[in-house]
Amino acid sequence: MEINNAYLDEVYARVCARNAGEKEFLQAVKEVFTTLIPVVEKRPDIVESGVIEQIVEPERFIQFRVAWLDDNGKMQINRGFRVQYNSAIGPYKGGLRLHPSVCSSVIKFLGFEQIFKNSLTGLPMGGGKGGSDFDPKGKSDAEVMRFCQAFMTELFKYIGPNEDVPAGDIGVGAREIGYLFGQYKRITGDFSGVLTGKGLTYGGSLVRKQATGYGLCYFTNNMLKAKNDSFKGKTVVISGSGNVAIYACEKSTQLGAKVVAMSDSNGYIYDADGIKLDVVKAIKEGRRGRIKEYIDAVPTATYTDGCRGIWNIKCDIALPCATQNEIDEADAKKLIANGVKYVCEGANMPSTIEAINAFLSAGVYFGPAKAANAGGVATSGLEMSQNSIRLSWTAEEVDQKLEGIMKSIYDNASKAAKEYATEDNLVAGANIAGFLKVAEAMMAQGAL
Ligand code: NDP
Ligand code: 2IT
Repeated sequence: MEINNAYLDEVYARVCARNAGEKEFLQAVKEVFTTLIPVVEKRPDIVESGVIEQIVEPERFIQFRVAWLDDNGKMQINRGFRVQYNSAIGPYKGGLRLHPSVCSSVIKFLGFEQIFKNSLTGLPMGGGKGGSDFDPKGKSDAEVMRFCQAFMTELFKYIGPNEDVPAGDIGVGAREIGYLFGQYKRITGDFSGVLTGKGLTYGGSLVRKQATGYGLCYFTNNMLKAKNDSFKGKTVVISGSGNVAIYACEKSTQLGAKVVAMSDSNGYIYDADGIKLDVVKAIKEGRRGRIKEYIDAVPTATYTDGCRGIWNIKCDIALPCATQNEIDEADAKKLIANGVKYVCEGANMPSTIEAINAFLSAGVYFGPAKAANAGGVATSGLEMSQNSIRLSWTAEEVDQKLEGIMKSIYDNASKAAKEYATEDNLVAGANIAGFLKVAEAMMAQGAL
């Protein structure tokens, strides 16, 4: 009995047998199932419909070879993936990740999470995810371009503005989206909103770049307000220094907090005076450098090797914005011992199940990824809307809509938490609110 519910345990056992060894994927399913116990108890129609058995099985899983020529003219082979997980409420939607750790387990966990996240945004988007084990680090622009072209030469067969709309994730930003979009258009002759996160000169949306980090802070702000609290004067630790981390740092600072630490996969920087984000942007967005270069520009800051050490730093608010399982139980206990009050997830599944349980039982107010980082995909949804009506909204319009969406995600997660679990359990609230909408849509469409 892993889930503590006979029906969910039986389904989970089948998922384990069918996806043996896929630990990230099984972790994501287990986390969702654990919170669905009250739903299964209250809604026999959902159990009878078989929706839960269906929702864990992707509608389609595509794997393909990506062969590209490096700068020495040597053939390189990578593996490409796209999971089209669930289309009950809209076309498949979700990012592409380029990182050596990408494998079917990682793609499936991300695609599974995306179903519920996209549902929470209130926009008509199904769940999908993709990527490759290609490592963009140390590659030239030309190599990245040839890889992206080779990747799209296969992927184009499966995507389209009304079918499946990929976007960025780890290792995929505006540069990669540009190369992917160019190749899609070249092959199909179709100029359409088939990807989001596009450059502003060819159909991109203002504020998409900032959206995940800003959205995370808007979500955190709703959590703070619920406790009659605010960002003002708070000490914040943010892991990662990529797209999500940078704009989480920008917005936290604008809202009155002091961000004292950021990291990359090699180590972390600590700046007691508050991170100077222009320095981080110059290193990361400007020259694709390493976070340790920060101390060359800010000698009063320190750099420490090893990224996990960042959780030893005392803070009021922790925003993990790097990658999955970056906070384990021991890290969670360190944060708790140092008095952390709020943990809000910018990355996908950054906390292990044990870490989440430690936060919840210590009374730390915890914002789960599916809800807290949904601002990125929500703004992708807004980019799709703008592409459909062939108009662009101003930054103020997009930002206002984003803030409104993050508030409604918080309200819905918090309402479902109250109704089905305990008031502050946003993990259960987000999973349940996201799940119910998709389940209703599947049942209405004749899912048996
Ligand atoms: P980026 O590629 O821009 O940045 C990733 C950051 O995380 C880098 O600082 C990177 O360090 C660090 N990182 C990546 N992998 C590891 C690892 N295995 N161990 C330690 N550090 C690591 O990606 P994003 O900022 O876009 O994504 C960060 C997280 O946010 C991911 O979990 C992603 O799924 C999630 N997310 C992203 C959204 C988006 O719109 N971009 C939307 C919602 C969620 P290094 O440079 O050393 O690799
Ligand atoms: O994990 C995510 O939600 C993303 N990487 C963004 C997906 C998107 O389609 O914008």
